[in-house]
Amino acid sequence: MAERGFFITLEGGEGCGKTTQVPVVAEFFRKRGFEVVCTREPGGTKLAEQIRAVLLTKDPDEDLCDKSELLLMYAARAQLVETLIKPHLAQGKVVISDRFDLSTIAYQGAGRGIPLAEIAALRQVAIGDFAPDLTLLFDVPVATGMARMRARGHADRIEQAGPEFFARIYHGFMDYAQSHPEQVAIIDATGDIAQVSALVEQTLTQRLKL
Ligand code: Z5A
Repeated sequence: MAERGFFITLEGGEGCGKTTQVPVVAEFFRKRGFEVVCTREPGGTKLAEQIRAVLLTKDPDEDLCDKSELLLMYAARAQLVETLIKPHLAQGKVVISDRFDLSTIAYQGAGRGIPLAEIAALRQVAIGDFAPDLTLLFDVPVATGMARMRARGHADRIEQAGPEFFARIYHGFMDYAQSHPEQVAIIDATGDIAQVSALVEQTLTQRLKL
């Protein structure tokens, strides 16, 4: 077993299909003999899931302000990293997370307009230099993703924002990916589910040399 396992994150805008591909990533590693733990953000532990409920449920009486949203994302992330991700990695397991820190850069940074330097300062407090070994960024045009989410039928508090918000998020993801090509692999997620799965397996094989 490896001394430290791999930490893999899946990222992208609304309806990009990343959650659908989590089992494909898990199976890739299991076939190669790894134990796999799947989690998600915000959430993934009992307490972090409670924070998720505050973040994603719209309160009819009180809006969650942008700074509170950001702080709660990092509270949930600190809890997840310390109590779940790091201990499993230390046992040589692979941890796969449906969203992680790149979502904060895209949603709270590009989307809400919070300066990236402020986000970086909070990240340092919450998780220090801890980062994924590889991030798969699922790339679909905003309109395609939103049509998939409409077809699915329900929207949480953050998903209720308008198309300009999601356009800013899209550019936030892509700008980061283009400036961090070693960390982030962009997956063309416009094909059908089987086509995207094939690209996921191809990318993992090329990037991780397993
Ligand atoms: N958020 C944030 O603001 N800041 C942060 O730091 C973090 C998160 C970590 C979490 O919501 C929200 O928190 C999210 C970002 C914010 N909100 N927004 N808006 P979530 O966890 O409930 O949901 P999500 O991550 O946004 O999306 P999801 O529901 O998991 O969807 P997805 O991963 O993008 O896609 P999917 O579930 O795999 O697929 C969506 C639909 O499309 C579904 O019906 C599929 O069957 C279909 N699908 C999937 N792939 C395909 C292909 N290839 N073709 C056609 N149809 C497909």
